[in-house]
Amino acid sequence: MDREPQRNSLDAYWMPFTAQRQFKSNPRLFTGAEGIYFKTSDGRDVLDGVSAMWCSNAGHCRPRITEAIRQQAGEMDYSPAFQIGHPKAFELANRLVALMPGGLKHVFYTNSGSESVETALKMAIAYHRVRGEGSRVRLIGREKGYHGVNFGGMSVGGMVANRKMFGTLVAGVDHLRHTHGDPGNFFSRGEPEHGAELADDLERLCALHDPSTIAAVIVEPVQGSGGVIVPPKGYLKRLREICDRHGILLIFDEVITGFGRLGTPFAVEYFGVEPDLVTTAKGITNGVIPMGAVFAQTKIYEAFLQGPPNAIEFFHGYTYSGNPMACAAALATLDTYEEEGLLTRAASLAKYWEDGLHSLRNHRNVIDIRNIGFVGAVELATGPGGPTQRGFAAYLKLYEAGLLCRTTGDSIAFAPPLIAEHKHIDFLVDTLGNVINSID
Ligand code: PXG
Repeated sequence: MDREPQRNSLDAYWMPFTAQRQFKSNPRLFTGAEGIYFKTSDGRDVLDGVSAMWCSNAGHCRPRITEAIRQQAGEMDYSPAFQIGHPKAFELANRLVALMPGGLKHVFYTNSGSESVETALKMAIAYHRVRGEGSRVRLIGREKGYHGVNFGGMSVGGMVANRKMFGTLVAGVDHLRHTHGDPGNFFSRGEPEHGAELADDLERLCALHDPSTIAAVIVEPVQGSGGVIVPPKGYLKRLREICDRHGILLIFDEVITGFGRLGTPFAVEYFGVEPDLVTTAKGITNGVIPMGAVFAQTKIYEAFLQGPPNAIEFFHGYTYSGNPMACAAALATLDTYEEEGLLTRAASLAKYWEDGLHSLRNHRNVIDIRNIGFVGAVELATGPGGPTQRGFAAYLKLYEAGLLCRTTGDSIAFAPPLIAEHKHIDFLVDTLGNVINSID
């Protein structure tokens, strides 16, 4: 069989969540990264305003992490995940649960946020079943939520574009209303005042479906991909209370909020609300090696430990669950976070960050600014070209101006590495302000 001669083409790579034709006609390539900057293929520095994809919390190419991976690759590259362990997987689990308050004292390893979500949803349904409540099979998500792209996460997720192409999705899913858009909350600093009662939407779904059919509710404590939607004061507590009243498990998806984004190791601590399961990924390895973890309450873990001791209790897991390279990267990441105080550093940056972002309030087309911890978004009015056009124009102009952001719709989101200093925030705010004012 003849093979085509190799061409230096961009076509073979079908890129995720990317406009192939637009991108390939004018590609943007990163070829290096260090600290808080990327290097582009044409030799420019781009300040990483969003921790790459909300994951490089300690910045890039951190020596401890690089070295740990190098060493692990030479010592034991891979070992089986089922029925055999290796010491670092246990060590890491202990380190992780020590960071999590309350009774979330067990972790199950995955390779991504999407897999963490699937794992947590399966745990929730199976948990009820092993306790003799097998009728609890429904899953409740929230509008504008993002829980990854696999079938369970897509189904409980609430982003239309991510759902509409993919058939009927998982059956038995319903959604709470989102908390975005109350004009009384525009330009809130931190948690908005209005909307705790939106949690009562869960009562409506309980009345509709009967609580005895509902397994779990999953929410992001702060909606990230949806455009940094901060929960109204008291909302999450109220959700917890309603779940408790009806025997429904509460899952926090902390794929973005985990590992220091809000100034506490996890949002669980920030909001003082303890869920039954917590999904994580991204910052667990500083984004360097794919990994995720689901934290489970002891009551959930122990509920599975029934039947003969030689029987597998939870028929679930991945070839790469807890793989040694990821564990080595995660341990070195936690060392870096701890040595540099990064899991709480956002708390000391939060006020400066908030003041900087809100200084853009009177810029062109700005209709809302939202922030909490070291994450925030500036929302622009939808332009004449329709939704997303103005947002994406800002993305491209910011990139040219040396600043990486993420856009959802017409919201421009930021979550810089937790090592950022005031001068980086100043650059971000100045550059953003200039770009916003330059867009029609
Ligand atoms: N849950 C949440 C809350 C997430 O933010 C996932 C699950 C899925 O994780 P994986 O590792 O499977 O991608 C995410 C991912 C963006 C953006 O800029 C956000 C994510 C991923 C890529 C881009 O909005 N979040």
